[in-house]
Amino acid sequence: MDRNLVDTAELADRVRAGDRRALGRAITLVESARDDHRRSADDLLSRLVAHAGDAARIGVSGAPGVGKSTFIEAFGSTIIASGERVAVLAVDPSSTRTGGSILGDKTRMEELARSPDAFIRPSPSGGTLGGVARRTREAILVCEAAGFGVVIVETVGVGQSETAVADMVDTFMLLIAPGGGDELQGIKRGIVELADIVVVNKADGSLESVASAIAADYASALNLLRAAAPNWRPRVVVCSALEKRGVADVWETVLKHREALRVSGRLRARRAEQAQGWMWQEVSDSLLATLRQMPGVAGRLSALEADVAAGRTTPGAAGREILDIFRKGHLNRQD
Ligand SMILES: Nc1nc2c(ncn2[C@@H]2O[C@H](COP(=O)(O)OP(=O)(O)O)[C@@H](O)[C@H]2O)c(=O)[nH]1
Ligand SMILES: [Mg+2]
Repeated sequence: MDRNLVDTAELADRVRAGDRRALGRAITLVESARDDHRRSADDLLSRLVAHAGDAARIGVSGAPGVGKSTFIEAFGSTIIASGERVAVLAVDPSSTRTGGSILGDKTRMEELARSPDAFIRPSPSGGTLGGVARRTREAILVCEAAGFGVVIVETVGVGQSETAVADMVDTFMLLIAPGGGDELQGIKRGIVELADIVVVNKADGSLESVASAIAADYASALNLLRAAAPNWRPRVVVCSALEKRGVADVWETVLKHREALRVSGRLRARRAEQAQGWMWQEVSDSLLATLRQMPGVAGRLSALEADVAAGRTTPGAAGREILDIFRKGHLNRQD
């Protein structure tokens, strides 16, 4: 993206026509931190948004090594065989490598990467979770406008990225696998409460019986949780991504989940809540950025943080002082 001026009208047309290079450029644009690119990206998105929203948005989460990439390779191929086009995006705020984390995983997604009906985008490296989440949400819109009927967002099981991804998809899937040492990790960490579908992978060879036992444990744990939607209780599906068995069952379960969401009106409601949440996220992110950039604020903030940590000031009083700084700074600017 070296040109300063992006012809967003032309780029939008080419994205909508399904031009893959244009799609790649459009996503690069929404990922850019440059101010002029940001303006072009906003303009591009405003042209595309009316043509977005039709895809099945699916999140795939799970600890490193459970087989997410192998699963997405098999799952994506199954979806394509059913006649849909699939885009795969990755969220990995911990990734510092240039090109992002799933680039290496492309070797596990060889078949999918070669398919003209698939588009695989590695996660951009660096940035805050908020920034990464916004870029991913916008990349979803771009892929939808380009006509992809399914958008898969892969995230590694680190910290808050799962919550962020659950907040941007219709169906959130948690992958687990036997042999990870701590089989009930997802339950302990509370991610299970976000999951619409739990997939127990690696149900093959000597691991097959262990996988069934884990699936039974999860099924009973999920029964204790409240229903995520009026007519949907999280399901557990067993598969082997490596041997491509059970993967079609996962796709069928996704379709059932979508149907349940649609019938109950939750699909529309979930998306509406997400869109409002993103708006407020934008507001709070940029207010915080503005606050931190105000002259003289940085030093005061770290002093207040230290005071709060040491118990010299209450969090409430320190918070009010920060807001006072913000209000005064804002008034001075308007003078
Ligand atoms: N036995 C078995 N191994 C699998 C399966 N799926 C993935 N693996 C292996 O698990 C390892 C990690 O897989 P990968 O897809 O990179 O996991 P990710 O880190 O979650 O993306 C690789 O060695 C895979 O070959 C499966 O269904 N069965
Ligand atoms: Mg992977």
